[in-house]
Amino acid sequence: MSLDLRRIEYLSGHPRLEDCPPDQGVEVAFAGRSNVGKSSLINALCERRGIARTSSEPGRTRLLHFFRIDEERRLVDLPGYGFARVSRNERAGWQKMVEDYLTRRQSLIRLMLIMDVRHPLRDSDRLLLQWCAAQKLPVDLLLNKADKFSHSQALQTQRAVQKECETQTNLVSARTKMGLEHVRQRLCDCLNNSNT
Ligand SMILES: Nc1nc2c(ncn2[C@@H]2O[C@H](COP(=O)(O)OP(=O)(O)O)[C@@H](O)[C@H]2O)c(=O)[nH]1
Ligand SMILES: [Mg+2]
Repeated sequence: MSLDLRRIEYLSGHPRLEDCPPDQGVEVAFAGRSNVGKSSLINALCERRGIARTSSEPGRTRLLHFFRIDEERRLVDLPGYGFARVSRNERAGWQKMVEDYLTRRQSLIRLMLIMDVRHPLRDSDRLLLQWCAAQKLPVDLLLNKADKFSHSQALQTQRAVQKECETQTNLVSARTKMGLEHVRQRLCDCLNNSNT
């Protein structure tokens, strides 16, 4: 079945795993530090400006946001991590929500870990990669804001990250749309080939 991302609809946002939409079908989640462009990428991939809220103010997205592609398929925009000015309580709350989601959500089949190409593999990214490895959850790495680098600088970073993590790593730009067709194809492949 083909996957038309342009038909995506916003479903709902939730502070706790318990309140999320039924854990049926399949979903791919977008994770990463605040401000790396998770929401911008979802908008650009789906060619739906503003379906995922974007903000230049770090840390504004504090909910698990669900987007419905069709009856059986969803995308999820996870709350960003690594924002500097939050209290310890807030950080613990974030950690519990994301950890619950990553460890208990049956329909989660792949994580797209978004990083800023200028600052890849920060401690929080490495922690998330470790969680995913422990859960045997497949991950794609997306180095966003590739427009901020020269082509050769971007390629060099991609190769270094891919080599270190031994994980599929792609350069993308929500701004220039670079690399998005490839990511659409990846999403299509994994959302279609899951055995549901
Ligand atoms: N130059 C550039 N800026 C981007 C790109 N993607 C997102 N941004 C900007 O980065 C900021 C954070 O984006 P947002 O999608 O809200 O990040 P999120 O916190 O990860 O969801 C916004 O000001 C975006 O316009 C990109 O590919 N290139
Ligand atoms: Mg966001």
